[in-house]
Amino acid sequence: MAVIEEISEFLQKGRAKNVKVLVQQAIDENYDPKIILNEGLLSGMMIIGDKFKRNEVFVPEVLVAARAMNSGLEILEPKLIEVGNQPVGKAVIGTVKGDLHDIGKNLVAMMLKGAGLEVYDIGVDAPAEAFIEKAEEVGADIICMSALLTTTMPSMQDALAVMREKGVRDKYIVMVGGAPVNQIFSDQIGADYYTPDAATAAETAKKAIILKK
Ligand code: B1M
Repeated sequence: MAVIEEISEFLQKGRAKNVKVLVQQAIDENYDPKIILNEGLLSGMMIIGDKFKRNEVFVPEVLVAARAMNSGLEILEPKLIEVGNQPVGKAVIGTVKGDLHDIGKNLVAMMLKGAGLEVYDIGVDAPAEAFIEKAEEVGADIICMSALLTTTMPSMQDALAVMREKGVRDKYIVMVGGAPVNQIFSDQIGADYYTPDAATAAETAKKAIILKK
């Protein structure tokens, strides 16, 4: 079996150590990092996601698969990011309150780093105040919020409301994303940008910061 298929297979079984070794092997065999990501890691995660939807696997299996995904991403990170010389700006990123999904957020963080941004990751289940406090502390240019659940999308709206209350809304560019989020929702809550994937998020953040400066 080719190494890329093996990555997908072992990820589905939640075998983090094997995934790490295989991702390293694929790198050593000069596979394109995007192929390793999309056809190995993400394809395995999507299969698990579909099985989860059909009740063929349950939360514990999805959780170990997600851990294996994050282990693979750690190994792949230096290959995915090629940081330029000039720092472009500072980004605060997190998954919003009530939401524990972090794979997409981690990918966006990686791509932002790759686009030359200094990234402050406040983790998952992050309340509105945490985004604002970190942004104020580090002098961020952009706040990036991720949500994977329809039930946590309103936390993005809450965060924007708190920013307005504190009078800091216009200090920051606000970008939202995650599988259930779309342009209509982003417009409704008054975010500056919605982006559908990590690569677009990084490209858009970079352009938006340059435009604002
Ligand atoms: Co959850 N889960 N989960 N889960 N989980 C989903 C999201 C779900 C769609 C599964 C399903 O039913 N088909 C469903 C949500 C339904 C809905 O609300 N519409 C769901 C559910 C229901 C739940 C629980 C409620 C299940 C339960 O307990 N009964 C529970 C909620 C826990 C909580 O958060 N409070 C739960 C728990 C979990 C685990 C903990 C087991 C695990 C997460 C582990 C982890 O992240 N460390 C998990 C996982 C792994 C998934 C699936 C299978 C995979 C998500 C993922 O990582 N995808 C997911 C099903 C699926 O998506 N097929 C599912 C890969 C990732 C790269 O994609 O995050 O979309 P994504 O990121 C993309 C883009 O969206 C974008 O860039 C990335 C790619 O380039 N993006 C941004 C993301 N953030 C962005 C921010 C940006 C811009 C772009 O700008 C700021």
